[in-house]
Parts: sequence; structure tokens; C-alpha cells
Amino acid sequence: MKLLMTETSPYARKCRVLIREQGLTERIEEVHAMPLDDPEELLDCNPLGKVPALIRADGTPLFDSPLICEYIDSLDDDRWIPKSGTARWRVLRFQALADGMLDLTVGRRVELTRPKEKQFDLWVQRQENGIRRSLDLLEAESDKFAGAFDLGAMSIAVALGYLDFRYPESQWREGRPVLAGFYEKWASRPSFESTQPPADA
Ligand SMILES: N[C@@H](CCC(=O)N[C@@H](CS)C(=O)NCC(=O)O)C(=O)O
Repeated sequence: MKLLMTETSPYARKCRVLIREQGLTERIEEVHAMPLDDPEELLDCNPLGKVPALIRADGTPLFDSPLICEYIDSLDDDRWIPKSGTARWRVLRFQALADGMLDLTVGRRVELTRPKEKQFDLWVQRQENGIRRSLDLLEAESDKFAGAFDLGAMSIAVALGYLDFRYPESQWREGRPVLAGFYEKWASRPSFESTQPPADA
């Protein structure tokens, strides 16, 4: 199988961390595909033109990181997504919140890379407000995920790492000691260390 990805994509990082945690690196090859170059292999399997995309052994593609993670999780006994019940909705809710934070952080960065006169300050403000509110919710609800090793907790750790990478001015650790400690625990795992985005990207 092939995972089409970039080393800077936090959505791809979720899949890459899960592949490592599940011991599936031999079965899933990581292939660079820069979305902005519109590579044929990516467009052939994902009309949305986004990474990550997974090409399965039979050639069938999957895209969108939650779906790819669900598939990766089904390949191994070590389940990072509970199959049913309250635990499943807890994990998927935290993944949805973390993915939403990624959307806001990516959107903010895109807005700020436009020429100053074309930037929409109100939009940037809304994105920053959404990120701040989400961080506050995570600090308040940290008892529901901080001790877990599942897709929800991992997605939150990926989103916090992405804030360090693309929005360090957020100073997200300030006043959020539990979240800061939670992130340190994840950041030292080999799956995280080996998927750290390049510092100069
Ligand atoms: N919801 C998607 C988001 C994927 C996404 O937005 N990927 C970005 C890279 S970080 C991308 O490929 N952007 C290229 C584009 O939007 O054209 C997921 O979870 O996989």
C-alpha cells in the first residue's frame, strides 16, 4: 500500500503516526506528493487534490485522514478507535475537534501568506478565536483524553504540534499546564519524533 503525503501535512502526520504505532511501516510505503504540483498519482486517487491519500493493495484509494486512520486501525488488533459505545463517540469527537483546529490553523496560515492588502483580518481573527476556544475546551476536558492512547488523544497532540510549527505566537501552553504536559508525553514517542515536520519548511 502507498500513503501519498507531505512531511508538513498534519493530516498526513496523523496517518503516519498511526502506521508507526501499529507497526505497519513495512506494509505501507510513504510517497511524497506535493498537492500544489497536482501530481497525476494524487489526482488519480483523490479528485480533491489533497494529501493524505491511501492507495490500498488492490488499488482502491481512500482519502480524508479520519477515513484513512479508520482503515489503518482495522489492519491491526491494537485498536485506536473503539468499535462502538460511548468510548467511540468520545474518541471521534476529540478527533473532530483536533481536525477542526488544524483546518483553522491551516486557513490562518494561508490567509497570512497572501499580500497584506488582500488579507482579511476579520477572517484571521475568527480563526484565532476558534483555536483559542478549542484549546480552552481541551484544557477543561483534559481528564477525558490525557491518559488515553487512542486516535482522539493522538489527533490532539498532532494539532498542538502543528500550532508550534505554524502558529507559535499562539503561546498555547500559557495557562494550560495539563495540555502542555500531555503534549510533552506524546512528543517524546518515537512515532512523533520520526514524523516531526522539517524545521525549515
Ligand atoms: N480533511 C482532509 C484535509 C486534507 C488537507 O487539507 N490537506 C492539505 C495539506 S495539509 C492539502 O492537501 N491541501 C492542498 C489543497 O487544498 O489544494 C484530511 O483530514 O485529510
